[in-house]
Amino acid sequence: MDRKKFIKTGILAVSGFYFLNSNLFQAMQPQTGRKDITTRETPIIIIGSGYGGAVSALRLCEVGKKVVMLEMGLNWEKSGIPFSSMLKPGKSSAWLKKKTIAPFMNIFSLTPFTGALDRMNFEHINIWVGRGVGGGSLVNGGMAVTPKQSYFKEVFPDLDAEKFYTTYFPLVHQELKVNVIGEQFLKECPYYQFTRVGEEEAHKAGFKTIRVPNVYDFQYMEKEYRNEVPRSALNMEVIYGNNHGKNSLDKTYLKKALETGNLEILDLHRVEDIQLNHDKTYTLNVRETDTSGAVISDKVFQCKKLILAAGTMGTLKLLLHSNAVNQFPVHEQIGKNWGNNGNFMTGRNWVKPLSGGTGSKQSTIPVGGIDNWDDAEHPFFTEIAPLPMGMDVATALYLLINRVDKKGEVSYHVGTQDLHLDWTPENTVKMKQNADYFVKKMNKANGGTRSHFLFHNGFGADVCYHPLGGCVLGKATNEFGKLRDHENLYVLDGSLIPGTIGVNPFMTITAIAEYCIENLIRQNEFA
Ligand code: FAE
Repeated sequence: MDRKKFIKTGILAVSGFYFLNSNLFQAMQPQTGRKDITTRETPIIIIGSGYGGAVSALRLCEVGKKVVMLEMGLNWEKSGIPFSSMLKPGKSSAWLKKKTIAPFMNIFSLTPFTGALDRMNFEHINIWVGRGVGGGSLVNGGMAVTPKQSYFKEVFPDLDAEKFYTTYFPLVHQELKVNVIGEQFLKECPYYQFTRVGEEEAHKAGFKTIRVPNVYDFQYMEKEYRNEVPRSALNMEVIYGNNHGKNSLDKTYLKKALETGNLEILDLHRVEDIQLNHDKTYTLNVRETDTSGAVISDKVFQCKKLILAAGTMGTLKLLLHSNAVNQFPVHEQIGKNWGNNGNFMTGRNWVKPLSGGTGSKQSTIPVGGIDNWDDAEHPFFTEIAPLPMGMDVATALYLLINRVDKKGEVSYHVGTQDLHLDWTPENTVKMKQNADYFVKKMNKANGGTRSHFLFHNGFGADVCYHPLGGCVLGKATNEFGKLRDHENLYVLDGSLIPGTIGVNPFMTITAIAEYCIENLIRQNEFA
């Protein structure tokens, strides 16, 4: 059996979906230059397997819909390839790069591989994203923070906040398996010295601290500590993926969706561009690659209903690129109201150097935060972040989350055929003032200096883990994520949130996705 036939028969057998010969649709497709184009027709396609994609998949599959999910990254679980630790970067450390791409200390060479962490570089900001089945949940710190209700109301004045706090947030709390570290363990575990020191210093400086919930299973962590199970958080695993302990989406929403038998996930399938057809269906040009990034085949997918859940930057790229190459209709709100969620990295040196510093052993999972949100002059939230280096560097690391008073805008640059981000140091002026205020106040009360060697003289305005917005709910879409100017296209990911939510965003992305898909299904959008 030749390869093409094999794929056709295999997929037909597995899912019962159609896999059609290219002739039928070829006339409608742009030519990619490769000959072996096959076309497949399927009712519902979801692009991307992060939070928005996983929620949509589960809820559609539960009501009996057949769903195909296209994910450009690798299915790590299926591949059996372990994630790399931060001390020994390897296959999962970077998306097709020759060097590591962590926020600092990129001294490690790599053989290009479709890794789990990617970084997009813009002039004034670098944006990190997750790649693979599970999207950002594979590489993130698992911090599961529900925003303050007052700020949620301010960001989403048209949503029923009451319903979110009584229904959707509790629902995602349960689905994502959010839990909280035991206080006794936190008090005694040497791997959390950085948190204990961070909280003690914050209190001394007059700041309020909060306990931060996480999707990492803390009972597992306690067993790790007792050496009863393989170590992950206590073995420097996080931004290149966790081999154990973390309830990433492949272990929660996606697992449940697959159990319905209605979901098919195609990994290493990157959607290049989308076309709107005369009958209001969509044609997707898709490239299948191997783990070195080499093209295996070009494919064409046809669908009636399309859900874009490629993450803020992925979704914006698909919409704007498709507009440039296929005259794909995009509403004038697309690209507007983009923000970095106020992300601003900073750090302090000489933190308790004579009494063990921040600890030579550090868990990779943050559990502490400083809540200064209600300060009218310097409103921010900051996570007390780990800096696991395998030795005590007496350094405290913080990821501040600020308000985003001045939003950015994403557009398409025809020359580079890539996104252009209108975002300059002006957008982060207030964030820098807050970081400066915070570090000075901490140093005054506790000693220490700003971390002049980290970032740019201690200020990381260009570090962004939380790109949000550009396809804002109720502006670029209707109130449930259906894109304006389209009848069969929905956006369900971080791009729905207008650039800021005041805390780490995945709880909100998941809750908004739950709300949207519930209502879209109720309105018979996928009938
Ligand atoms: P996302 O999870 O990014 O998923 C999008 C998926 O679409 C990815 O798997 C892409 O590979 C895929 N994709 C993109 N383009 C295409 C294409 N053309 N064709 C096929 N597939 C495509 O989207 N948030 C928190 O709340 N707590 C944390 O502790 C936290 N820590 C973080 C740490 C790091 C290092 C990073 C990078 C992020 C962190 N975040 C954290 C942010 C969080 O992971 C992020 O907001 C969500 O993952 C975004 O969810 P989406 O559903 O928007």
